[in-house]
Amino acid sequence: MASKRGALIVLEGVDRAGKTTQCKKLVQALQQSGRPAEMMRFPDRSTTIGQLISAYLEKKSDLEDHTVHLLFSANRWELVPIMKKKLDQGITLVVDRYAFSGAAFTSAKPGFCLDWCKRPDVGLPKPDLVMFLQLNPAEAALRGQFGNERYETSAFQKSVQERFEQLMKDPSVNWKVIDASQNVEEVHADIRTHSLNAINETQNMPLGELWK
Ligand code: Z5A
Repeated sequence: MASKRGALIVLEGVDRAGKTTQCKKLVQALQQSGRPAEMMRFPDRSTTIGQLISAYLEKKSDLEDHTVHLLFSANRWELVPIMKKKLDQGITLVVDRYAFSGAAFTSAKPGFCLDWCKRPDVGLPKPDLVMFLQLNPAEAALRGQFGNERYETSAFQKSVQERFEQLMKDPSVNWKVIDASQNVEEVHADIRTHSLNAINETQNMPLGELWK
């Protein structure tokens, strides 16, 4: 019998929902229970493409909106060979933002439709589980002010939230909504339960292709 593959688990959510905190905790919990797991994040600012994106987000450079959208997607595609290799080796990948952020953020800009925004990411490795950390703006505000990066304004984040809600209507993706207003341990418990289920359910199934 072929060896079991790792699961591809994605955390999405609005600004300050706790994605990074929870990705780290999940990887630690999986590793402590003897399950190989690693964290990834998008954008991955360490690559040449990622550095272009990082300068754009930090407002050190300007890029045309279609161009930066395609760079975000290229940043995912360039890591697909590594992702597939790790999943084949039985390593579960816990990913902080993925193609859903790509589609939600660009389609929140004037003149972009969700369908166009999804296209460049069609065929990416399909997550076995996508958890959306739900947090309303008032609760997010209690966690501190917006940072200084591009997109960190309340009006834009509201549009992004609406686009995520549209994306979550797609039944071809295994979405779970997590109440991110709970304390860190309660959120982690929910995320761990969904993740263990996904790992067990998908370990003998082939990896899917996103939005295909
Ligand atoms: N973007 C895009 O346009 N296109 C794409 O394709 C992709 C991304 C992939 C990348 O930002 C930006 O790029 C992002 C989307 C866009 N723009 N925005 N906005 P990033 O990934 O570098 O950073 P971020 O995702 O925006 O980080 P974040 O949203 O600010 O944070 P978070 O990861 O969700 O939360 P956190 O860092 O874990 O926690 C935030 C604070 O809350 C921190 O002080 C924690 O201690 C606290 N926290 C966390 N959990 C709790 C609970 N449960 N209770 C109380 N306090 C908590």
